[in-house]
Amino acid sequence: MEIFALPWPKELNCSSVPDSNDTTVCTGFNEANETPQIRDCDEDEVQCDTDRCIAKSYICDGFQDCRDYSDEKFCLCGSRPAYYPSPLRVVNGDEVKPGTWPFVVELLGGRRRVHFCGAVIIGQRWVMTAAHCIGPKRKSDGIYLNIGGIRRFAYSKYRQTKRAKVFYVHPDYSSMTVENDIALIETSSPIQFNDYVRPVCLPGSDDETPVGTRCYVAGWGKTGKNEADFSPTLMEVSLNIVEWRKCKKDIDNAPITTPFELKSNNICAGGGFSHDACSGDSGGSLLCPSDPSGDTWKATGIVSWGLGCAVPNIPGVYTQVSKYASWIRNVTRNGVMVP
Ligand SMILES: [Ca+2]
Repeated sequence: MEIFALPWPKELNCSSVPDSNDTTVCTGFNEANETPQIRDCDEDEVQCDTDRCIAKSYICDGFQDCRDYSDEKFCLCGSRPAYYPSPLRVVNGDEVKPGTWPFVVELLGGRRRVHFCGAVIIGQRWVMTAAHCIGPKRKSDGIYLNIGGIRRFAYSKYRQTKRAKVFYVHPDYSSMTVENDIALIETSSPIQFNDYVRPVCLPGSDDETPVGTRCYVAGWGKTGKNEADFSPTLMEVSLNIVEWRKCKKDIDNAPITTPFELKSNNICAGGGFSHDACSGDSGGSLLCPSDPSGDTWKATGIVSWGLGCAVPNIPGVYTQVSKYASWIRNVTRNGVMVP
């Protein structure tokens, strides 16, 4: 019987194996149990999580492919070498210090280079944003990326300004339903990584960020629904991941109706507090811990839509990035790999 190295099928009726009269110990039972239940990894693969083989090219490619994070742990993405917890709290919201979120990017457009969306660095030539930030604009002329700058109108020695070269809007994005709200931007020249500018990690396709995980959104969005201007400085809010069904119920029962519907490729966060992602934060990332120590971060979601700003008990809706892992790999031709 070809049962070795495979999990013993529970439904197997031992009495049908002629070699053994014992109904609990079939022929090959012990051998099957002693054999490690993982195949040997191929030459171009490595083992992780004790039970899976991943391609060697998946090491340090920016995607979290192992549950224990061993494939990205010692690489560049998601870490914050210049971050230190501040003993001082800002009274009105949490102003971000340089180095706290070295992945966060601001998109600027028009002759006066005005802020219109957030984005996140995922590779040396790549940033990720929401498709609705790009919309029908297929030409990247006049779109700039502010990288490493925290205060929008101040000088920063960490700032790098890059031009957008090519837009890649998800082919199934719909502006009517805001489904598949994800886009990638290739920059005209490579981004220089340092302690204040570096890529975020990306969730692999079977990565799930558990409900209740404490995540962050950082952006220059409006800090209240009536404020006309975008925030002059990068702000952060912490939000917990909300269960999908609860989120759907909350949105369906909301006092405000929405033209959009929560889809299976969405993930929800926030809702319980007065803080929320808001207009102008669109395209920015929902940043969640990548490993249990919380030292590294991944872009679990992309700010997609919500019902107003900080409507009590209504979570915000994000594009679930893990669902697009293979699309990102294809578009960037594995260019999210960091040196
Ligand atoms: Ca990886």
